[in-house]
Amino acid sequence: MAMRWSCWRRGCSWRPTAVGSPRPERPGCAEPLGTRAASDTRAQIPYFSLMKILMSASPNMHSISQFHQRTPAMCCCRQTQSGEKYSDPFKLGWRDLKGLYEDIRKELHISTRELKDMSEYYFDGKGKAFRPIIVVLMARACNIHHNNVREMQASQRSIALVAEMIHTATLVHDDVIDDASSRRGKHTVNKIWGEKKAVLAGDLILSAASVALARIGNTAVVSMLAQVIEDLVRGEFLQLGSKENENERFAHYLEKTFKKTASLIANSCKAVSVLGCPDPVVHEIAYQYGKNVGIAFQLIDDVLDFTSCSDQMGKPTSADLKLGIATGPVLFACQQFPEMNAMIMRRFSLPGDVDRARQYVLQSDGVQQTTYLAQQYCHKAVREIRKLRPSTERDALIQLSESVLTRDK
Ligand code: GRG
Repeated sequence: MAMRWSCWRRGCSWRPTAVGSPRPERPGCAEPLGTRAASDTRAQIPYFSLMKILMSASPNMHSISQFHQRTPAMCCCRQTQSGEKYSDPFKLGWRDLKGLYEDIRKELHISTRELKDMSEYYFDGKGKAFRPIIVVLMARACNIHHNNVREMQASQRSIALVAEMIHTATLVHDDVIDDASSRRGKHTVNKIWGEKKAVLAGDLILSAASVALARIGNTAVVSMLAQVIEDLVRGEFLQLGSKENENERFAHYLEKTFKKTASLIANSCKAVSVLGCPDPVVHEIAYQYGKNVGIAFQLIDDVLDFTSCSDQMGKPTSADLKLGIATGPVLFACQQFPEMNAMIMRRFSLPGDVDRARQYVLQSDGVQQTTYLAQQYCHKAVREIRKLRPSTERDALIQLSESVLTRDK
């Protein structure tokens, strides 16, 4: 596990390419991209107006110039403010998560062999356990902030289990919706047992998560996680639609990103803060940290769909394009290559669309700009978590947000 986590720590700090810097050639076009971008200011202006839109979508974001100044400092940071020895967030978090998958399997309580095999299929330790790690680190950071008690409550650990169970249920359902064949380097549940049974297995995991959540006995926490389930469904639903207007398209993309991915992380972080500390200011810090890291996590996921290989990801890449989905790298690339608009609108459905769109993305700044946007969300997350009293766990959360940017799977 620790080995896998360490592969996230690849030094990397993307920035949008400077005006006039050399670029590769456009697909099917002799004119090099650099010529076009340098001579045609229209190729640059949309980026800045786009950033304005993105900033207004996240009103708490600082100005772009501030990020330019702060980026190198944050990404090179290896010192902890708590004064304690540098700690690997995964190792630190995992101390509270020993037996996580055994405990989840106990929550499933299934007597029927086939349903048991299907429901337990992904609780095999092959996922990154990103959500449980964040949750236990946040729980301890809040407890220390509140009364200098490092110990985690049993109810807080239960949130880590519930978060991983909800996440897993969504993976099972998502693979049915996408008709996916592989995940985490193995066949999907739908591929092995068929769609109908896969839907039921996802439902079963979700219901077991709900029972475990109810057992905690805190209605505020129950409604936070219920909101997550609503957001997940609405996020997935948003993904089924597309917007014609470019500005609306970005707002739509960020809303979907929050609902599909960040809401679970934000609300799980908030839930453990509520269980550990009565101060609403701390609850908001926990929520904002989770929300911003969650959005960054999904933005990088969208980048990896273009830059990583299938072996690394354990699932096919360019999957979003094949499903007709335009993510950050495509939307940014479209600023440079407006001819991509038509492809986005027809959801890359004509023969050759997927390959051409992929080429446009790789030869544009789409990947860098999406990564840069993810950096900005991580900066915001770090600013939030720094408001808590210094602790090893708080520093690990800072480290974790940086790892989101450099992960390669
Ligand atoms: C409420 C059960 C339920 C379903 C709601 C299908 C659906 C509707 C929502 C899909 C949400 C979804 C799958 C979002 C993707 C989030 C994401 C980035 C997944 C990958 O997470 P990793 O990289 O995966 O942490 P591992 O394999 O490491 O656990």
